Amino acid sequence: SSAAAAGSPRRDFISVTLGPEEAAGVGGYNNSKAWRRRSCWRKWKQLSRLQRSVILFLFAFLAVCGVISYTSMGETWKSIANKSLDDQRTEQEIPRLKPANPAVLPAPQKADTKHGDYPELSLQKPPKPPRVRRGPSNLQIKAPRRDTRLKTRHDTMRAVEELVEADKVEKTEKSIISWRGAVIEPDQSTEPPSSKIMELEKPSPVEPEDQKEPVPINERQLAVIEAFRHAWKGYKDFAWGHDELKPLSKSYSEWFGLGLTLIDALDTMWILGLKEEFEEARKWVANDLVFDKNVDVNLFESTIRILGGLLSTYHLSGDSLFLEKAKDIGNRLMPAFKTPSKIPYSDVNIGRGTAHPPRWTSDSTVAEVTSIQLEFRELSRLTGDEKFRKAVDEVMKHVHILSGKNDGLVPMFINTNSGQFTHLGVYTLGARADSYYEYLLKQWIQGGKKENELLEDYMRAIEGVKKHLLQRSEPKKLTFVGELAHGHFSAKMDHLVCFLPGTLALGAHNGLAADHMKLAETLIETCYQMYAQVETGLSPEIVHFNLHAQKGHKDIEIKPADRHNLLRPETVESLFYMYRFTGDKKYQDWGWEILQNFNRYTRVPTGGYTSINNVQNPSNPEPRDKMESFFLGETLKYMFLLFSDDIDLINLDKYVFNTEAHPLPIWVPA
Ligand code: DMJ
Repeated sequence: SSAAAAGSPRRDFISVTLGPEEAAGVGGYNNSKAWRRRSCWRKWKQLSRLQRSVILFLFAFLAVCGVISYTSMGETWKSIANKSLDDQRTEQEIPRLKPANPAVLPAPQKADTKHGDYPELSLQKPPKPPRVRRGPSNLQIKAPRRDTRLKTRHDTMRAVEELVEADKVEKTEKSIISWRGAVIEPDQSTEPPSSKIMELEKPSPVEPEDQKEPVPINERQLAVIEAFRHAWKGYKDFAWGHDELKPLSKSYSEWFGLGLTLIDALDTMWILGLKEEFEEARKWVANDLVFDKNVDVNLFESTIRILGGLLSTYHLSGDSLFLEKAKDIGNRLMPAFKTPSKIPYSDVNIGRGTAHPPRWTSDSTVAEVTSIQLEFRELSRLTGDEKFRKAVDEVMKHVHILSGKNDGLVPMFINTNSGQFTHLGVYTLGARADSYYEYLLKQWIQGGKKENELLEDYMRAIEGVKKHLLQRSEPKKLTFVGELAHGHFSAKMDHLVCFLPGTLALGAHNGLAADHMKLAETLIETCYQMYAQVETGLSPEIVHFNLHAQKGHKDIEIKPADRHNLLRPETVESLFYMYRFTGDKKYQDWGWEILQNFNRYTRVPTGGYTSINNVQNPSNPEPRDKMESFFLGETLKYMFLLFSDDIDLINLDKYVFNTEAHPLPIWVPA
């Protein structure tokens, strides 16, 4: 049969021609491939050009539609697949601790920094979800050598990794474990940092070092861990959640009512690898730490201990709980800056949002208003909120141009109304001025060594120290830092001044004058002698040096009012820097002696350590019944780091310690 209508010269119709067999209705059914191909081709040839074009166009159109719908389906499927993977992860309890920030953070940038201006912190893009890591690059989990006998921090890490793996495989609903003890229950899992938090950067440039062999924990470090545990036992048993332990009366004292010792000790526990203790403390922070309290706190003390402690714990653990708490306290401290001069008041009521100077004066202490910058600047970098940084930079700019300095040395007080220094003419590197000098250098390091005014002020001040405050004692000719009062030199030196050798060494390590290192070496010897020349081997709070040789007299004289020891950290802090930068084992040995003497004279058998009233009486050092929070926050931490041979255990090219020994990241690598 034929359905064709032939004859027209214009073939704009469909013509189908059947072969003879079909036409005849014979030959049966032939469906061979060759036949079908031939027949199709014949039919195609019989079509008009227009018909072919229409068909080709249709095919092309269908093909394009097909590709488009395939792609969008792919996306849909991918997201469905990812979602179900995520769901699975949640079920399998993948660690929920947010990743730790990289040790070295991006430098704040400012296109055009005028000389004499502080560069703006360039706040970074809002964050992508952070990469999942368990600790800062230099503190990350590494597999220990199988044959390592000594217990290492990394044993703990590997054990925890294995636990996490097992957890995943078994799909259990157990707690999530991260290295260094952060066991986070599902209901405590931390929120991602606020959308304003900077994007976490590329892996730290030092990541390859993570592959290095782990450094075993040595006997002396174990002794520090033991000391910490003993101190912690006392705090836990008798002062849990309170500010300070009173180890003899088995009670506590309250200063701000904010669990000061616990917060100060958080990052020490992390560094010492005290997992259980850290977990327990974290739970207290999550459930019981409340800043909405009608209480007056000292701006400086709460910044360095609480804000600093929370920020460094956030960096080490990556747990955003600590950042949230840091933001909370940071905001609550801000009313302190509402003064006529913008020089902050000493005290803030963190519940009411009001601030005031001490009752008897409108002055603030110079060290206090100039040693809160590392913490507030870091808080701005993390939150993207510049108000914190602006407030503290304002203070530094103001002090930079203020008259009343003596060759870079500052007086001890500044008025919150006029913004002027008061009580002019007295210069010390001890109480009320000490950390001004420390923070000049450390802010400069934190900001990537770009803020020239800070460096200028620091260098000028050290020249001032050399010119006005250095003397040598008799008979041992120890170089010490005295005080200047209205032109008169006093051979008095606070133990607090012993931060200086460490700071000088840190400056020299960062490229400053080599003679700073020489001075650091002589001063640390003096600070050690402040221990070694005393009957208990522990330094008093203040010493007076003999400037003239007298028969039977040592270099050091101690007045009855000054012979207490508060378990302060400054000498071990400096020993730590000196050992890191020189590798000279004598510094470790000196620190070891000091630890043994703390154990001998300040350890309370039922738990805790105590300040003592008389370092000159080994048979009765007169315990004071108080363990300061900095003993756990600073003294034992610096001891542990001093005894370590692992320079990546808080690498000093990546972290800068605040004045309460809380490490904060340097914004750009050295
Ligand atoms: C700490 O709070 C800090 O180190 C501060 O800078 C000085 N006083 C104590 C420790 O001595």
